[in-house]
Amino acid sequence: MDILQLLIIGLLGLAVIVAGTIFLARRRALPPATKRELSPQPTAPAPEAPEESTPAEPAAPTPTLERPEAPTTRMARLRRRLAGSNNPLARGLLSILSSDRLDADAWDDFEAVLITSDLGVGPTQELTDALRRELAIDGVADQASAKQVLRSELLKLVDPSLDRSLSVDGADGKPGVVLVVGVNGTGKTTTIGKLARVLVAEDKTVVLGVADTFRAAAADQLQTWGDRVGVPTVRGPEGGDPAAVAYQAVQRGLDDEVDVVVVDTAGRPHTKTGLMDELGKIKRVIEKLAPVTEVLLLIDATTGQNGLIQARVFAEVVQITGIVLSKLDGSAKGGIVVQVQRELGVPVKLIGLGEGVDDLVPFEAEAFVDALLSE
Ligand SMILES: Nc1nc2c(ncn2[C@@H]2O[C@H](COP(=O)(O)OP(=O)(O)O)[C@@H](O)[C@H]2O)c(=O)[nH]1
Ligand SMILES: [Mg+2]
Repeated sequence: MDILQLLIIGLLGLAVIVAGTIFLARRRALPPATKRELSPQPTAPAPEAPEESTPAEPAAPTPTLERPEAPTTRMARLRRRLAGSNNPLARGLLSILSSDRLDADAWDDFEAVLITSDLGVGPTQELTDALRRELAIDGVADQASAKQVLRSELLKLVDPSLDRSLSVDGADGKPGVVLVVGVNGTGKTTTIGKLARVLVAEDKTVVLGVADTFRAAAADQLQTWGDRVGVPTVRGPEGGDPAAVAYQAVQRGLDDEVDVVVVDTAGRPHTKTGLMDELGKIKRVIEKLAPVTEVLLLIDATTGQNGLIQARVFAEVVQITGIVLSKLDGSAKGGIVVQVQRELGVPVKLIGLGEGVDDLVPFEAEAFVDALLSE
């Protein structure tokens, strides 16, 4: 074999690699949620793109305004996702109703379930004490009334009296500003995307800002969400100053006279001082233009106690006004709702129930408890 032959074989190999790379890159360039978006919604069909858009066209050039599904559909889903058969916390709660003898062992098992669901030691004790007191009177002979007792004791813990509305209204002709913070991977960008849809559906005008300048992919991810509902995304150069982008986003909101500006931040695990500097600066800089009306902290429900530790750190750095608990779908840790509210003194305002576009639900104490107790 001479050098020429080797060279030809080498070139052929190179050509195959290049072609493969191009093929993969093109596949990746497809919008990630296309499949989900095209799947029909069972009860609340969203207005879709007109028929003439050919299916062969992978990316629609103009964004179609999408509408999120009806709240009733969401509540049905909440029940489905949290109900007994799908959720260990719910199963544990219901188990106390179905045990025929409430002896010390049954109560111990019950407590153990509550603690592993991250309800926290204090609330677990309170709930168990209250139930033992109340159920001792009637016993569990009447399951329906025992369930009523459980429901009302759970409700007390979750606290229906808290104001869980989002402060998205600005004053003096300025937009409301929502700052979204939390550790990386908790679901900030996804939540902002879902929230933008909800706001648009409420006929609000929105600007998104990417103060997560660490990776270009972060900006692309948010922009994809924004594009789908016709919302502009303000982004800066990769590695640029996050506070500068936040400022520009709010400036754009003021210029365009929009209702709400939502600012995404980076949550990379850094030192507390680093975090404090960055988030503090973002907030200060924004407030040169308009007050921040809502600071939402993302907590990933599946991380349990870790999530709580993170929450404490963030709460020391910025004043949190609301909690978003993501990934409650399939998490056994629903009890964290109670614990995090107590620790931070801040209500859970939204919950994430999946990766779908409409899987963000306003948190309502009654609906949550009922979902947990549904079979
Ligand atoms: N199952 C589930 N996944 C979620 C939920 N919210 C976000 N995710 C996923 O969590 C991952 C990280 O989300 P991302 O928004 O990028 O987090 P960020 O780093 O905080 O911006 C993504 O794969 C999301 O699809 C949720 O409520 N349920
Ligand atoms: Mg992100």
